[in-house]
Amino acid sequence: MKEFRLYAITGEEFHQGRDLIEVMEAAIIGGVDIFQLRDKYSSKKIVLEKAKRLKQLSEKYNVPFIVNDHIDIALAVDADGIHLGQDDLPLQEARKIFGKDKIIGISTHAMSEAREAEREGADYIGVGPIFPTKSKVDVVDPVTTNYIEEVVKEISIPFVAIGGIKLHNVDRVLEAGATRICAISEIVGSSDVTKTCQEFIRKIETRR
Ligand code: TZP
Ligand code: MG
Repeated sequence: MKEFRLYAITGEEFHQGRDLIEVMEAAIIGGVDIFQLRDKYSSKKIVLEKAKRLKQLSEKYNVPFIVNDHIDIALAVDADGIHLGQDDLPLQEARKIFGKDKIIGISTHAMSEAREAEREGADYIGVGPIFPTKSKVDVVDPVTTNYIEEVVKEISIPFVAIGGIKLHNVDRVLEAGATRICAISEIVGSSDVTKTCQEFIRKIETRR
């Protein structure tokens, strides 16, 4: 997959009434180079409508678009990828349906899960939650930056650090060896989404 640095995920509870596309476009302008539609509450029909609009945004800026959970919606809108958790469709089955050229990302919370995802051909893994977060309902305990250090030593596929990452603590994440950052609330909840993303990019680049 194409290299990336800053991964934004939608979280409309943080958008402060702003339109989904407006928020994600501001993030892309600020330097987000991959983004995901994550909507745990809406009907499939509504998620599909959002996915269609975000796919257009993805084409406008040539930034990969990932759909969380729904492989059927990802296929319907020809998204660039899907993101799956440990309780979703297993990676090997998803690969059969989705094809070898599409991006499949897997959430991991422990080395055993990271190794399995790599072995089974994930394109990238999520590594987290690094810090406590309120953005995920069924969240596990924070894995801390120790998990990043272990992943850096052993895993060869790209990984993205996620969970409670803010401008004020991202340096600790980068110091532990992460080179790609993912955030929901700090990005989409920002009153200046573009500026927040620019600041993340600046911090990532100084550490790389
Ligand atoms: N997976 C692990 S933590 C998390 C997800 C989806 C939520 C991240 O949200 P935030 O607001 O950046 O802590
Ligand atoms: Mg899921």
